Amino acid sequence: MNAQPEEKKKTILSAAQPSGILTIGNYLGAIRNWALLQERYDCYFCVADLHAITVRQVPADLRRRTYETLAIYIACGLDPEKNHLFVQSQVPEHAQLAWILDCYTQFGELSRMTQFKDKSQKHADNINAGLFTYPTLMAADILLYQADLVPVGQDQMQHIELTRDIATRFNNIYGPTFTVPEGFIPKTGARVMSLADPTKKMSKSDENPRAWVSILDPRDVVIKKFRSAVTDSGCEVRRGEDKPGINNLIAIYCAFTGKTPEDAEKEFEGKGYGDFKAAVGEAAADALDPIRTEYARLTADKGYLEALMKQGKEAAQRRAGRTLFKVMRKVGFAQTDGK
Ligand code: AQP
Repeated sequence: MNAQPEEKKKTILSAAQPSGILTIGNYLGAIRNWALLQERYDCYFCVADLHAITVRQVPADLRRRTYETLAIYIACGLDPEKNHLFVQSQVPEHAQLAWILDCYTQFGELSRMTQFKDKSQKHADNINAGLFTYPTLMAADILLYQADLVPVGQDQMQHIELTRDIATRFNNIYGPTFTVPEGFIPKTGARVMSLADPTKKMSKSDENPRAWVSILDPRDVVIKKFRSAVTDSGCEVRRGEDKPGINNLIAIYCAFTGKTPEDAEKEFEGKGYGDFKAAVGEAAADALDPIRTEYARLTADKGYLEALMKQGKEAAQRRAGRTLFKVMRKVGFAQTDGK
């Protein structure tokens, strides 16, 4: 019997910015899913340092966090032999394609992006052009790899929609060039809210350390942060429209334990917020303990991380270079070397 030809794997691209230590929001919304999808897809995961400088960074911190973020990816279960793990700034094709896509993106489209509006409010003294064109760089990240699927948290879905619009527009002008990607958000944990203000998204760059739980927080800190999480008036562990704090904690508890919200409500019937917060803290800490141990092992060997960066950069450039060459030819740039 003839062997069936193996079906070509579809491609995934996703990224996180080294703009702080990654949080349980980044983990539940994105990285945990990357690990679940890695067997079935050809995966490119990058450390988005070009994106990070849209907000002012201390250079030494940014460099250190770039290594940390790569180590966190692996500690969270991304196998460096099965995935292409790389640093965005080491693949210049991202910035090159971003410029071209800037010229195919409308000012009005970028003005509508809610992340731009939020971040311009937060950093009113530094509303730079990079913050404004962040979504076209993100479109370049995705389109360079001809990604079919982009697993992200809820907050990035608007940027994926814009990426789809830009890709479709370009394809309509020049003929098929880019794969039009689909966004993919998880069933639980797609939007983890701040523990200090549950009406706001949890963000790694939040200046209030009680607002987030980082993937690397020690066990006692994780438990303490959940114990001091802001909850709502009342004392029943039950979801409700006017209960953003409890809604958030139930969602986090379910994301870490795999239980349904109904199960969680039943489990804590007759118990108070104190017992529930302790249980959420324990569940999160149990999941994070092995990640932190693996992270410590990985960061002890900087040479290993650098070798991985080099390997990832080469693989990324091979794929990205092909797409960029095609795009440059289509828009009419003179080229002397073939790909
Ligand atoms: N609170 C969240 N809940 C669920 N998913 C989240 N993500 C971020 N925050 C949450 C997802 O994590 C991935 C990486 O995010 P990013 O680093 O590229 O940028 P971000 O979305 O701006 O994340 P932060 O933590 O809020 O960073 P800062 O503070 O620097 O702006 C993305 O898939 C994102 O959806």
